[in-house]
Amino acid sequence: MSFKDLREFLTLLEERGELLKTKKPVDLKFEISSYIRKTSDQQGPALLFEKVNNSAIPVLGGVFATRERAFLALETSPQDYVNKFQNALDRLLPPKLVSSAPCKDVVLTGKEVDLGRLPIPIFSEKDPAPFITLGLCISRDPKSGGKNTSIYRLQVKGRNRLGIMAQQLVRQLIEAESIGQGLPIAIAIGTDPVIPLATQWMAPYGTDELALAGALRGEPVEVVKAETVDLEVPATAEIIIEGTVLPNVRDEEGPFGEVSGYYTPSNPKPIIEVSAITHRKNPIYQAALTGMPTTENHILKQLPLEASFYWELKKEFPGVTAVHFPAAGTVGMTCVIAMKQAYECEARNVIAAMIGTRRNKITIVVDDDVDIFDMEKVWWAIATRTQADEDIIIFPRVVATAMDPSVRKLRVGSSLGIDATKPFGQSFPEIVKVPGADSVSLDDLKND
Ligand SMILES: Cc1cc2nc3c(=O)[nH]c(=O)nc-3n(C[C@H](O)[C@H](O)[C@H](O)COP(=O)(O)O)c2cc1C
Ligand SMILES: [Mn+2]
Repeated sequence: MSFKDLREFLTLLEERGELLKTKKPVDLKFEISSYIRKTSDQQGPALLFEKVNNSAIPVLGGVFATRERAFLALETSPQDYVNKFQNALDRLLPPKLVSSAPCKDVVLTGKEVDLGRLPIPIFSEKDPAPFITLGLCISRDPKSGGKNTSIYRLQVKGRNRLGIMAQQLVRQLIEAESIGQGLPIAIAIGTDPVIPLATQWMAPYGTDELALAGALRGEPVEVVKAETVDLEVPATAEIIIEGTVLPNVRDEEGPFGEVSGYYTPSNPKPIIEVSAITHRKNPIYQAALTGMPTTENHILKQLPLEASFYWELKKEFPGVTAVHFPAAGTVGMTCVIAMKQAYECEARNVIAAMIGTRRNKITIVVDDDVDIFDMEKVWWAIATRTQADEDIIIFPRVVATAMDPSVRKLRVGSSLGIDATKPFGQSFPEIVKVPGADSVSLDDLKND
């Protein structure tokens, strides 16, 4: 059964002890982000700050700070999430239009529009302003009509102005600018938790991520017409911001503490002029921390990316059994792959395929007996199954991810492959095992 809205998901988290509600007054500047940082580092609960200084609206953070909560959101398990994504892709479910919606309980337009009413935190030391970090940005290609929904950070630049740092949306904006127009945009904050996860799919340009969300939920996402732009927005979202990305306007955005764990410098980016804010009665503002791994930014990216690469690799290399983008690799700079090689050197072909994708910098391939979600075990495999002279591949001068601060020349880097599989077809020492260790629990020893 799918979650109707964020609130239903919070109820589940609370029942499971995965939500900490607090009445301690907190500041928007650094204090909320400090606590999200803490719970992220401790794999702690999601946090609902009910009393935020200078705001009537509570702030939620850290919802996706653990993989377990992302699995709960997707109603899936570590064993099944890759299948869940693949099945959903096979039967995309477009959103369903409804005529009235809770996200319209309160409608603010014109002079009433003021981003200062929303409790938008300042996260990291060098961030110059508050940033909306979990805003689902909905827009449409002005020529093809193809829709896009994605998470792009938004820097508050005034009562009704936001800077935006965006990928596919910028392609749409360039299309709009070519016909002398701006790009209408709607930003949904605080939705059913499947939607933010669906936006992280590496969807081809023109794919509607809300249709993937529908398929993942097993029920279409209900949408309602926005007030001031010709777009449809998730009906049960807590808050909607509507506006237009202005044509041919760019203004400094950033610096910002990024998913790489470093600040990215400021540079000119598009600007949104906000035309309406609508929200539910007693809305909840949802924030997400980005920065040094692990944060919810990493977790949100991780599951869809792992599922995408799993199925891509599987087409060519059926022996692949698991794919992991560890948070320590910023989710996009290190990929660990488990496989059963069918041929000698096949792991090297997998490394070559990964170098070809531009989405990754370091590829580690291990045998299928290694738990790749435990980096201790991955390091053990590298230590005991790799010889540097034969098993390391360095591929010079390829496109680097934009987030890599170690490149000597912007966007040009090198790629590293580590083949940590056992020598193919040869005998290798047996792994030490303690019979029964997998089936006992320390609880068995408690005397009561
Ligand atoms: C919390 C969070 C914040 C993100 N912020 C940005 C951002 O500011 N700019 C950006 O281009 N991508 C950002 N991303 C990554 C994109 O949402 C992601 O790559 C998405 O799949 C891109 O969708 P698109 O291909 O439709 O542009 C963020 C992801 C998360 C989870
Ligand atoms: Mn997209």
